[in-house]
Amino acid sequence: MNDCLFCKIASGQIPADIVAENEIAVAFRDISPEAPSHVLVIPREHHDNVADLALANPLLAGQLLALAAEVIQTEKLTNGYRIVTNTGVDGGQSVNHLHFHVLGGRGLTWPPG
Ligand code: DGP
Repeated sequence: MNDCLFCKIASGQIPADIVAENEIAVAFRDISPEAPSHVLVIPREHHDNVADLALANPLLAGQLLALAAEVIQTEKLTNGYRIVTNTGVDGGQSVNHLHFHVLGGRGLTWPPG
């Protein structure tokens, strides 16, 4: 998508602090971290949200989680972590390119706001 921020990060047009990547996905640090470790995992292919992705390409959905698992290891989140994907207006999504937030490095409260 021409105007999508995360498509531009995935293609290297906009720089990001990349922590892991492969042919199909990129993991990079969130610009405004909410935890000591806050990494976003995105597919290179554009999908608006996780439901769209799961219906269009369920294999890719699993591959994204595999990259998230790599991040969990390299960030040494041995004490636990949270994977979140905010979706739509009610979900608080601000970038309409599917991303998994991988958060860890501190105790995370529940329920979310
Ligand atoms: P959400 O609000 O769930 O759609 O999450 C979007 C996240 O993207 C938010 O935590 C901030 C992050 N973000 C927005 N713009 C940029 C950017 O240009 N670079 C990076 N690394 N992160 C960004």
